[in-house]
Amino acid sequence: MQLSGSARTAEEDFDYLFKIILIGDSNVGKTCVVQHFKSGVYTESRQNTIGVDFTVRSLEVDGKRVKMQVWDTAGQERFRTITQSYYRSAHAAIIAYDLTRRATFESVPHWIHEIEKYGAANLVIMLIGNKSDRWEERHVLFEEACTLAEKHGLLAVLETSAKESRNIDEVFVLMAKELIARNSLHLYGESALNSLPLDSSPVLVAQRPSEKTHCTC
Ligand SMILES: Nc1nc2c(ncn2[C@@H]2O[C@H](COP(=O)(O)OP(=O)(O)OP(=O)(O)O)[C@@H](O)[C@H]2O)c(=O)[nH]1
Ligand SMILES: [Mg+2]
Repeated sequence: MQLSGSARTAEEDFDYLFKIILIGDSNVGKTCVVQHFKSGVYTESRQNTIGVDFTVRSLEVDGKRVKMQVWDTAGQERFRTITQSYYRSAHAAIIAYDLTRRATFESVPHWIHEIEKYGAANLVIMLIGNKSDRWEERHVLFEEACTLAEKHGLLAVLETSAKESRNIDEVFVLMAKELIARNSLHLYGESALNSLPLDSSPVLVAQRPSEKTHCTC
């Protein structure tokens, strides 16, 4: 199908283009998070990602049209060489863990190390604890994630649920706002982006019934 002139304009016009890489152990729910961000839909049974998948969605943030390119990487070790090759061009990284599986949280410092090793300097990093709908089975306290985020100077921690639509858009909007704030050039201003200093305080967002959902430290 051919797009009309106005539809093509709406699709292609944007003020900012940001490349976000999503990393973390296998089966933490990265693909479900990205699919939910893209389509608002959660699909229970998924295949492990092979290599890297690409998704794009446009957002309107503070009156600006922002195109978010999300690179959903495979968590499985055997794809590590392929996924590492995508780090360099990313403006930001989202590291995901499964809050019901402690080992996936204990891997987070490893993922931060990978980003520091293979990514651009001053990459914005956010941490998400996924599967917050299973909060009764949680094996990672939100406070522990906050401590880790502060220790490593990460932008934020959010607990998400792709299954119950919690905090998914918030992750990407928060990231877009931070990248806009750091980036004074429009469109492909990648060099300016990576030269700006990291000076944000972390924003910490938990998700659990009857729990305060916003705290800042
Ligand atoms: N309860 C619950 N299950 C989820 C959630 N997100 C994902 N899952 C389930 O977790 C499993 C793994 O999800 P994926 O999105 O494939 O995990 P992944 O991190 O992309 O895994 P790799 O591609 O191997 O790196 C699937 O069975 C999903 O249905 C969530 O928010 N809540
Ligand atoms: Mg996947």
